[in-house]
Amino acid sequence: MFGTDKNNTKAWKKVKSEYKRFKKVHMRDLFEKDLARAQKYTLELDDLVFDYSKNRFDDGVLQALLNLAKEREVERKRDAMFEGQKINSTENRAVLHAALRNKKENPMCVDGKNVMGDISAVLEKMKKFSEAVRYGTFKGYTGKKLTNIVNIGIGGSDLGPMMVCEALKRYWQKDIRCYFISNIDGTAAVETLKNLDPETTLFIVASKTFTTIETLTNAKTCRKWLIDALGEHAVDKHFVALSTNTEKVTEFGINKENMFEFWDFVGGRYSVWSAIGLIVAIAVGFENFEKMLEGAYAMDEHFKTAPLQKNIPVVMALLGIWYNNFFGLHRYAVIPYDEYLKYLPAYLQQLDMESNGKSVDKDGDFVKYSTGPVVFGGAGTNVQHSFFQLLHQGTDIVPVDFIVPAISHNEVGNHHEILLSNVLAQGEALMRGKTISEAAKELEKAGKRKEEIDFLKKYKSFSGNRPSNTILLKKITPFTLGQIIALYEHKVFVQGAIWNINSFDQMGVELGKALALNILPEIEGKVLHRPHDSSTASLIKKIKMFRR
Ligand code: G6Q
Repeated sequence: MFGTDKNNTKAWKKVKSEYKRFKKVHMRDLFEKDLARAQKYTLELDDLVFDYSKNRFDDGVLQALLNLAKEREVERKRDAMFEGQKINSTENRAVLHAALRNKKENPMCVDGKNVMGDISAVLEKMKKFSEAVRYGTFKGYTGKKLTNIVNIGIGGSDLGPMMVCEALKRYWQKDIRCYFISNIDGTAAVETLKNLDPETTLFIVASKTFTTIETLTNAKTCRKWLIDALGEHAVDKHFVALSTNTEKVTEFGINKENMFEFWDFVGGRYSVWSAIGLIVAIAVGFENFEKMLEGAYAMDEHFKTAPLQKNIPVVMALLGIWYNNFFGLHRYAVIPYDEYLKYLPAYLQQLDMESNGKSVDKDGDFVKYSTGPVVFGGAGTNVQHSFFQLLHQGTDIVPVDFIVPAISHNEVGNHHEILLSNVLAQGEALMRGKTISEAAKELEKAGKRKEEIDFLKKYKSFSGNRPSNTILLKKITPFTLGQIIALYEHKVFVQGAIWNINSFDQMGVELGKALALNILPEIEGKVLHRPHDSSTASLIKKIKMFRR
């Protein structure tokens, strides 16, 4: 498709030459020369402001990147996704999480069948059930209201609902508490269950395949805990399942009536909009869950219709490509300045790294360029007191996404003003830096002696020119949260399209599932030993010795 070194196309080469032209330019100079830089490089959608001006680019760079997007047919590929084409080529599946937040009157099709009817039916079922739990009309076996809601799932069946529940905690119904059991480590189940009352606990077993060992093992443990307390008949009133696999759900002993369906065209890490969001609907109410869908829909429409240069996910993706493939910065940090968004970095880590951590392209060839970056992060201001040192003065540059609401749900004293000043100051400092002579002047002002100034000035200097995006929201609401999640989904999509990889499979995750099953019988002592490398073999031996 692209020739011998097929990635090294005309548009790619042009970006490379832009890199040579531009790599030494300091953002400080760009801001000084162009007082309208921020206005020029800020995009808005409803109450979401995307300021990308603190990035190392100018119009020439941006144009070259936009041409790259055009050359790689990002728009055609985007339309193919929304049309329900089977763009997940290795699994021969459509990728239609956008249908989950689509307006029901707009058809979206898979294999020629409009899926909107099925989606609306499940949403309706979720609405009825979540309301019944919230109002206490769906009660536990002994007639008590179900107030402890436990989601049992892992990966995409855990991170999304967990992140969203935390993000929208302010919207929780007062008497409802949410819990998440994901890790196979028995500690997760034991530590959660020890504070719960079986009579008031509802378990939601969330598993697309209903074959994931962690989820099924945790679900069995919880089932036993419930049955030990209330008897077998209680299961129907305390267990529901979210899955694509009716057979396995019934085999597990969960009534079909208590199953909320979703479909193969919804990838695990893209499933929070589906039945996987049931715990969210119970906690915050179905109207708020719907508002989150509306926020995502607004971002979908923007992604579908805004011209590339005004398209927030596209611009964000292109800047990511610019750093990853041209500056060689194979990482970025997501720093939400909002306590409620503390799980967002973990969520985005899966979304991005599982989607684009690939090395074979869509034609079946090994890629010769970097694909998905490493994502990490944490909530500001906490992380300012930990890894921000490296962001400011480390030898590796880490592009940052700052996410912050202008209004807090908890406007206590001047906490939020302090938080806002911090996020802005960080972005400014990363961009500007501090020259050695500025550092020296500061030390002089502080009354330091000449020798001290000479010794300290380099340590106190900062190179700056470190890029960041700032996503400013009016407030964290279900709507803006939906927008943010969909924004990152589409950003990841655009990058995958440019790298010509399949962002929608996860063979590495499947590998983990299979490998553990191979070793399990040895640890359990059911099989003596299987061939392994000497390290694995001797670790198995030592484990067995310790556990004897
Ligand atoms: C997500 C991945 C993965 C998946 C989990 C759980 O895109 O496929 O994280 O969500 O492995 O799978 P189940 O939902 O099938 O239990």
